[in-house]
Amino acid sequence: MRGRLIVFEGGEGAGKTTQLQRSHQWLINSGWLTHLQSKGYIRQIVLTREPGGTETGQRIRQILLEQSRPAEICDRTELLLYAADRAQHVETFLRPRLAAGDLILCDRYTDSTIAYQGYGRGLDLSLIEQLNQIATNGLQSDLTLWLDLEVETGLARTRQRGTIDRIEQADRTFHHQVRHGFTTLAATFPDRIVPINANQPADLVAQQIQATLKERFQQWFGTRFEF
Ligand code: T5A
Repeated sequence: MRGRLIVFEGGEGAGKTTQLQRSHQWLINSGWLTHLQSKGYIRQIVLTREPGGTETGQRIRQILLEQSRPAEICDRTELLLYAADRAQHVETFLRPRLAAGDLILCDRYTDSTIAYQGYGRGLDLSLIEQLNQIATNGLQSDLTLWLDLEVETGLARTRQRGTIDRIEQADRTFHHQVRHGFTTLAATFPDRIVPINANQPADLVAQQIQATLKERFQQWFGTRFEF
C-alpha cells in the first residue's frame, strides 16, 4: 500500500481550507473512503497544512504569520522558515503516513514557496527549487489542486473574516505576482497541477474537485465507484 499526497494551493482567500474540509466530508459521505479502504488501496485520510503541520511547525507558523510589522522578517529569513517548517513536516508527518498508506489532504506545499517567495518576493527560483529539494528530500505531491481566483476577490474574502496576517498585508503587486507564479507552475506541470475555477459558489468549486479526484482515483488505483 502506498499513500497519496493531495495538495490544495492558491492565493489568499481562494477557498483552500473550505474545499479541503469539504473534500474530506465528501470522501466519507460518498462512500469513496470505505471503498478505497475495503479494496486495500488506502489506510485512512489525514488532514494537514503548511506552515504548522507539526508542533515545531506551529511555532514557526506563529513567527511567520503574526501581525508584526512586515519589515521585521526579511525575505530570505521568511524563505528559510517556510523551508524549516516543511523539512519537519515531511520527515515526521508526511513520509511516515504515506509509507503506511494514508491519503493525505494538505493545505499548501512546495508550490506556495515558489509562488510567494519566488514570484512574490522575487527570490531566486533555482535557489528555491534547491531548498524545496532539501526540505522534501524529493517528496512531490501526487496531485495539486490549484484554486484560482482574482486577487481582489480573494483579498475581499479574507478582509470579511476580520483578521489579516503578515503575508496578507503585502501590497497588491505582490499578490498579482503570486497568482502569476501559480499560473506559470500550472502550465509547466499540467499533470501534477490541476487548475480549479474558484470564482464560483463553494458547491460548484467542490463539484469540480470531486470530478478531478474521481479521475485520479481511477488512474491511481484502476477503480471506479458510484455512490
Ligand atoms: N506561505 C505558505 C508562503 O508564503 N510560502 C509557503 O511556502 C507557504 C506554505 C499561510 C500563509 O503563508 C504563505 C501563504 C499564506 O499567506 P494560511 O492561513 O495557512 O496562511 O493560508 P491562507 O491562504 O492565508 O488561508 P486563507 O484562509 O486566507 O485562505 P483559504 O484557505 O484559501 O480560504 P478559506 O477557505 O479560509 O476561505 C476564505 C473565506 O472565503 C469564504 C470562506 O467562508 C472564508 O470566509 N469562501 C468563499 N466565499 C465565497 N465563495 C466561495 N466559493 C468561497 N470559498 C470560501
